[in-house]
Amino acid sequence: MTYIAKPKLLRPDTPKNALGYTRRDYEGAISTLCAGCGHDSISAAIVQACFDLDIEPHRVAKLSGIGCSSKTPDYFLGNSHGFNSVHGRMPSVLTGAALANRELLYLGISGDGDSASIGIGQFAHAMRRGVNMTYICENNGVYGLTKGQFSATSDKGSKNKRGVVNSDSPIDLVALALQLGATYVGRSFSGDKEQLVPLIKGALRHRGPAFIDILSPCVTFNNHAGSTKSYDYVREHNEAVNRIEVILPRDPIEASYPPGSLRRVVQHDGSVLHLRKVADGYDPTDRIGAMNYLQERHALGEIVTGLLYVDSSAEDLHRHLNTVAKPLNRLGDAYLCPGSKALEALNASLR
Ligand SMILES: Cc1ncc(C[n+]2csc(CCOP(=O)(O)OP(=O)(O)O)c2C)c(N)n1
Ligand code: SF4
Ligand SMILES: [Mg+2]
Repeated sequence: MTYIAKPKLLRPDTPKNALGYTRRDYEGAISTLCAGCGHDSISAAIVQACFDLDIEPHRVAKLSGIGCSSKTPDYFLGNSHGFNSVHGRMPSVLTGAALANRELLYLGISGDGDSASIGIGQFAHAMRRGVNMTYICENNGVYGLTKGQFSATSDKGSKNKRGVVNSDSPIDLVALALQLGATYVGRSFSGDKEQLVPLIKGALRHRGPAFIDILSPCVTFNNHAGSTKSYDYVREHNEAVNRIEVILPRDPIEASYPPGSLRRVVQHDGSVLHLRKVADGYDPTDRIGAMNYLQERHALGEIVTGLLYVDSSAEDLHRHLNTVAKPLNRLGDAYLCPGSKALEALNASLR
């Protein structure tokens, strides 16, 4: 993989966050993706979200599978922990890392091929187990890295670049995530930074499995007429149910809204999600309602975006398994190896 360092020179008036970091401190190497690839806009949104939230880069672990999308962690958070795993295996590697050290923020980056084809079993189990993570699928409807084959999220009837029609039904990862127990579920578009950045911020502050499906056009293999994942198609069919704003406990509340147009959801860490309603009657705390709404709108050809579901009282895998609070590498020999007497007692209890 090409690795080109970015210039370090900055203007003296470059904005800094509360930690004194500039956006450059959250960036990575210069991208080697095709110019105009949606994935690069998602990297920029992640940089912005981490900068805005004053996240210490060394507290983030970014993990990915294989694909153009899975290459992107090289292009952001260059000062964070990173692991580029095997195709479709990011969720299990992330689960292991998260169990070993709960003090880091886990960011899983995947593609529609990586998550909905080879990795669908891993995706399903990470969601249902409640792994505390932000899982992003950069969804372009093709295997970009291997030259544009249809992926499992390609819509039935959509055409590839050569005009071949896809005859298979699509997998909707958002519908699956809702069914399997994800507790923060959103969908967005790489070309809508205003919607995407706060959606990622809300996910990073969420406890439990947060999943965001991001339509991210592949300009080289899937941006033509007949594709349902092109820039034009997504712009024309994008129907947002709400607009989200993340208010941190330290932030002053400045905006005022007409009664009934705003919904406040308080997350476990005190951050508040302000959801401005766009679709009438949409309730982001009603999981079954969200599932039905998505199906109905998909049948009408709409791409529903926004924060689709949130359960702010969710628990995560650590709570379910009652794990120790300390990272395993800080536990020490005496804790990890309590001696032969303890082992004998354990064996006896199992006989
Ligand atoms: C086990 C294994 N099978 C197949 C491949 C070939 N392969 C590499 S990337 C990829 C698909 C990537 O598609 P996606 O996850 O949608 O990422 P994109 O490139 O579209 O961002 C495939 C099939 C591989 N690397 N490893
Ligand atoms: S092939 Fe497609 S997905 Fe891969 S970098 Fe190019 S535009 Fe992006
Ligand atoms: Mg893809």
